[in-house]
Amino acid sequence: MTSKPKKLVTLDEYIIQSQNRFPGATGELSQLLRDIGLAAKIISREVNKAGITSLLGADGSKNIHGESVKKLDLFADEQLISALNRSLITCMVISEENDGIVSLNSQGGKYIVYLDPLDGSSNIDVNVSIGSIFSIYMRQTRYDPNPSESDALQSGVRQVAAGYVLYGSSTMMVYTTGLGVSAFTLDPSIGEFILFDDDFSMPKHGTIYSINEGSYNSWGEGLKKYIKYCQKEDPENGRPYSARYIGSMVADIHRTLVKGGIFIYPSSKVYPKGKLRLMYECNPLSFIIEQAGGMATNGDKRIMEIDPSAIHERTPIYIGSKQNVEEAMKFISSDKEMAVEAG
Ligand code: P6P
Repeated sequence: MTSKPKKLVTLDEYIIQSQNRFPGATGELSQLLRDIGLAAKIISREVNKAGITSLLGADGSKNIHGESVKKLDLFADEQLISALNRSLITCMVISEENDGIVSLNSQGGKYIVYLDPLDGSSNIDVNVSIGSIFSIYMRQTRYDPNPSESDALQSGVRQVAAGYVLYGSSTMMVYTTGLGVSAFTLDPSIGEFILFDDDFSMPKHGTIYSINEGSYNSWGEGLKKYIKYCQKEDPENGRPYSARYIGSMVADIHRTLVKGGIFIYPSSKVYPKGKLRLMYECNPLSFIIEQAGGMATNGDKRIMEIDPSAIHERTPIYIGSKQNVEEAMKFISSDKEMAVEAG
């Protein structure tokens, strides 16, 4: 169920219309969202011609997590940070591509922005969809000239806005400011993001489960039982679920938002705390999914209620349609209960 707009509305027009609904609004958050939109258009242009430019392939450097950095990652990081720097309303950026906080020109800026500049970048060379993710907070120490990491360690419920840009068969921008989910598609012929849904709601239940089954042997028993439950043949309805896994979180989450179902990245032997980043992958995508009527948990608590202790911390995540996530939690929690009983 979605609400399709009746006439062509650009991202900039929509942001201004939305701001006008709040007479006290200063326009700064609107400006921040427009900055991200501009950077997204520039990144989209490079992503869509990466195959014929020198931006493909690793540049030899590695990010703080030891992962080889593709040149497009750096390009996306630079574009987003420079766009945010120009409007002097963001005091600092935390990005997957930078070890610590990146202080911007405006130390007094009231916003903090987390970025995954190009999530799924390992898929660049095989032309699979990738995405940029952003998460926006209001800084707590308003007048401290030197914003610090502790200012950025806020739980996801304090996000003032969050969203992603998906560079796929078309480039889409999806964001929320806490009043529903708005979705836009880039029309490259005019260089504008055009509104295509201004109140996106996701299916309450879906028949797609999305997880990297290559890690099956390192899952807990409850998760193994849940995935076997999804794979069970039903004599009347045949196979009730399908498995889909792209390996690019923005693409997997966007499909989940549109078609319903569940995406899971659990803790494992390789990633005891999960692989995905709380602050610039899980929190922003959970904000979107919750605003569309879905649910996101780490297996114990709501993702957005996790109190972060580090800007790059990881978390397990079970996210998607409410009924699918609740169904999975029944298996996970029963496994935990059995583990407790077994002592
Ligand atoms: P795996 C991409 O590298 C990423 O950070 C997410 O976009 C994606 O969901 C996940 O890692 C894929 O990880 O271990 O399944 O390859």
